[in-house]
Amino acid sequence: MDLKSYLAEKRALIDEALKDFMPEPEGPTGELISAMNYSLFAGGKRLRPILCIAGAEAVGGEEKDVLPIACALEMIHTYSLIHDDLPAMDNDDMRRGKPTSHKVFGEALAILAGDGLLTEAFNLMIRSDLPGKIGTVRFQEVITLIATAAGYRGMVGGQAVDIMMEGREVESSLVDFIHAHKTGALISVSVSSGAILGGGSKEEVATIALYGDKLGLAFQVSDDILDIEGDSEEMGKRAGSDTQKRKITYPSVQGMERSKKILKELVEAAVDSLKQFGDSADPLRQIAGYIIERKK
Ligand code: GRG
Repeated sequence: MDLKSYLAEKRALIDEALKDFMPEPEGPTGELISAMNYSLFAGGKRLRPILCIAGAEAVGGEEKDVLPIACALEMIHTYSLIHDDLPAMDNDDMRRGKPTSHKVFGEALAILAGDGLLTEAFNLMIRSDLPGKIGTVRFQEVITLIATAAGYRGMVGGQAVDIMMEGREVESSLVDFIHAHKTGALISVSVSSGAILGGGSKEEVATIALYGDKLGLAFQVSDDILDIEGDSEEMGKRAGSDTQKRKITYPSVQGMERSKKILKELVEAAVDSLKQFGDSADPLRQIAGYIIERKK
């Protein structure tokens, strides 16, 4: 399979579905909806929804089985980026190649756009026809996993520790904690929820969750490396901001050379965990490889 066309095809599908799910900016909340749509359609890679689809396909499912969940994951991710860019957090001016939400809409509306996307993501999942298709037990399992990964036990918790630890000396185990929670949790649940929705057995889902954990951590390590070696224009956001804010990153704790070695090992371990799967898991294998090469 050709990864580039796979990613382009899935990305177009997700963009289309997101457009159908999102309301038009009209009525008294028109400006808020515009702010939600501005960030959602600012040109993200759609990695999390693509992983959700690829997770389903690995176990024999299809993209139509997961589309509402895949789109909800992108909405949760976009909310986290809007809030992460706020002056109270990372205070960034550029995201996805465009001025950040608070730069365009003001701080209050940016906060509310994030809130709106997060809550609408759950609305979208609950409103879907998935309970009827996969049964309420599996459906509840997926919603619980996503809420856990997005909330204080996952992404929000990792972000809190990340912010509290800025500029401090930390053990390398705490770097793993921050990365696995702040970034890894949502990436991991994207792929494992896809496997559950695609009808995977308990064993298959557990294997895919293991892949997701390795990949999620690898993604953040690669992000740390890109912050130093990447090109701002290509990434659509300012490079060097981690160093400037004295963030806890892999290169700052492990050094650049070792961080690259760890990234390679994590990606190899992710691919290795998929041994029981045949060709159906090729997209997952190739996406893991892409994490090493990505430039944005
Ligand atoms: C504010 C609750 C809350 C959480 C924020 C995800 C996150 C936690 C912060 C983002 C900080 C950051 C840039 C982390 C690096 C990893 C990451 C999530 C990068 C952005 O994801 P991509 O590369 O972005 O998938 P696109 O724009 O392609 O969707």
